[in-house]
Amino acid sequence: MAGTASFVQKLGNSVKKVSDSRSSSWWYNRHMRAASRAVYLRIPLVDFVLEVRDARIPMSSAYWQLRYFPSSSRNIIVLNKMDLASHSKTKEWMAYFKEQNYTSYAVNSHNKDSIKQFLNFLQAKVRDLRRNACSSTTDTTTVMLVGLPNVGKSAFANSLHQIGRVTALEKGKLKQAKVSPHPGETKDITSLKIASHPNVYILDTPGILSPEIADVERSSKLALTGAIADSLFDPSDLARYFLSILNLGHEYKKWENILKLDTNGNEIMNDHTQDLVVSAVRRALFEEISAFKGNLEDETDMVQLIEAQFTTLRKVFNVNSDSFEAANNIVSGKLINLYRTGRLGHYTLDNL
Ligand SMILES: Nc1nc2c(ncn2[C@@H]2O[C@H](COP(=O)(O)OP(=O)(O)O)[C@@H](O)[C@H]2O)c(=O)[nH]1
Ligand SMILES: [Mg+2]
Repeated sequence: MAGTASFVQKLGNSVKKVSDSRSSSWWYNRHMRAASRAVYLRIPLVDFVLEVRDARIPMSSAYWQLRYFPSSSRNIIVLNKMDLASHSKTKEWMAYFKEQNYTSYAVNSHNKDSIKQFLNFLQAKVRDLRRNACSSTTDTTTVMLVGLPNVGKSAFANSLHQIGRVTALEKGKLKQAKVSPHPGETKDITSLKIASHPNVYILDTPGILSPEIADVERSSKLALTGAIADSLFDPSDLARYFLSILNLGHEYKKWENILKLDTNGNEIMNDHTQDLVVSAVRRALFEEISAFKGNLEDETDMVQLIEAQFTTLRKVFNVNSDSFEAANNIVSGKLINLYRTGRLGHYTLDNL
């Protein structure tokens, strides 16, 4: 897309450099190779493979190892973090997957009802499988979660375990997959029970990136959504890429109400957010875009707007630092954190 191209290129190139050189032990170390192999070997052995993807990037977050297996009705694409993606685009993606003969299901791992619905859907699949199975020797169904780092596999596994029909004793306090905002936290395969009679176990696995990522656009999207460790690139490159997406999208238009005044000329705080920093950030971004007269399809103009937004955000976040670069990095970290927690709107980065 014009207007974002140079930001995509810059971020994507730094990701690519790390991946190509393999200089980073974070990217693909010995432990990951072993984990990757362990996951790969289990894929044909389990009853269901749930491929967890990030709903914001339904295509870019596809799990590369599955390419080596024929597609099957036992594979289900789970679009997690649906709360962060555009609702209408998630629907379009699901229709697309259906057309391609894939089963997909969108979830929010932090939402109890969403998990309950998914459990019902999965139980029905398990019943079908057992009905059709020639031998009914095993009374245990295994479901394995696979996917890139940070798509929410562990959060999803924990929620299924907590909400699934299992006794209090079985919801053992020690059994909890570790959830973290940083990619690469799950190191081993963990099994959690999610249903009884018949028993269903879910296997949470470490997320592993493909050893090399060639496509810069895909790299940038993975970086922005958090699948690649932030320490591998410049935070302000991430923030500039995000701002270029925000400036070209429609989400910010929903913030117009923040600017409205009541009959006495006072600002009406009616954007339903308790968080004053979030309101202030939305207001600042909205005002900068609205006042901008340039053409956002033009890269030079886009850069100009983004730099103006950085200047305003330094004030909003109250960042004073000796160096301009350090200040921008702090602003970037804060902005990206707001984006990743859904407080700056819903964005689906992959287009059909
Ligand atoms: N907004 C939102 N955040 C989620 C969701 N699922 C997971 N997360 C967050 O995403 C981050 C990564 O989750 P984690 O389960 O550790 O990912 P994993 O590396 O795939 O196991 C954590 O900060 C989670 O709280 C979701 O459905 N919605
Ligand atoms: Mg994990």
